[in-house]
Amino acid sequence: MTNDDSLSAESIARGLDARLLARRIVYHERVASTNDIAKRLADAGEPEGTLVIADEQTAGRGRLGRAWIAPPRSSLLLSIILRPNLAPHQTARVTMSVALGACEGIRAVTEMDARLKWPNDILLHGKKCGGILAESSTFEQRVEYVIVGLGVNVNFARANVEELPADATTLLDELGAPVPRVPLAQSILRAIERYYVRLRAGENLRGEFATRLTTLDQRVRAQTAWGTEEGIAADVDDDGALLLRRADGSMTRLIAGEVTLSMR
Ligand code: BT5
Repeated sequence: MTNDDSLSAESIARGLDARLLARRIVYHERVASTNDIAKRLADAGEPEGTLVIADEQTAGRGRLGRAWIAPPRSSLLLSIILRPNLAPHQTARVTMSVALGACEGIRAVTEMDARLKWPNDILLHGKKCGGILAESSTFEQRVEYVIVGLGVNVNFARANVEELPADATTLLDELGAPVPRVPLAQSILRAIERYYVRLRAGENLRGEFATRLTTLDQRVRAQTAWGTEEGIAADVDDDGALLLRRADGSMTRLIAGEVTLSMR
C-alpha cells in the first residue's frame, strides 16, 4: 500500500482545491460516530462544508438505529456539514447529491460502475459497498443543517468480517486490488461538490438519481413504521421519495428515512 493510504487533514486537503466542501477538515483516528462530531460542530455554528473524517468508529450508525461496521483504517468514514436552503420535506435531495457524487467518485478512481439502491445504498455488482446517513436539524420550517454521513468499504475483505451481511462487499473484493483512500476521498468529495452546487442553484437531480437506481421497475417489499407495503418501484419524485405501484394499481409514496426495502 502506498503512503497515500494514511488519512490526515493535510493529506486530504493537498491538491483538493476545495471551494465549498472540505474547506475545513477535522480528522480523528477514532470516534464514536463522525455524524455525532459533525452535529456537535454544526450546533456550535460551524459553517457549511466542514468535513469530519475518521479511521475508526466505535459506534458507527446506519438508519433506524442500525450499526455500521468497518474495520479500523480500512474504509472511508466521513460526515459533511451542509446548510442547504431547503424545506424539511426536501432533505432527501441532499442524500441524492451525495449518493450521485459517491458513485461518480468511485467510478473515477476504480472504473467500476457504482449504482444505487433506494434510498441510500451504494452498490457494486449488486452488493452494498457503502451507505449514506443524513441527519438534519430544522428551524421554523427550514433546514438549518444536514449532516450527511458516508461510509464506503474500501480495503478489507468482506469474508474477514463476520458481522457483515452476505450482500455486503468492498472495493478491494470487487476490484481485486487495494484502492488508496486519499485519492478516493478526494475524488468523491469533488464529485459531491459538483452535484451539491447544482442542487443549491435549484437544479433537480431526480433524473440522474433515477438513472443510477437499480431499484426501479423491481418488485420490492417495504417495511414502514405502519406495516409492510409490496409492489413495483415505479419512480422517484423530486424529493427522493419512492413511488410504489401496489398490486391493485394504486400508488403509495415512501419517504426514505422511514423505510427498509428488500428487492425480490
Ligand atoms: C446505511 O444505513 O447504510 C448508512 C450508513 C452510514 C455510515 C456512515 S459512516 C460515517 C457516518 N458516521 C456514522 O455513524 N454513520 C455514517 P442503513 O441503510 O440503515 O444500513 C445499515 C445496514 O447495513 C446494517 O443493518 C447492516 O445490515 C448493513 N451494514 C452494516 N455495515 C455495513 C458495511 N460496512 N457494508 C455493507 N453493509 C453494512
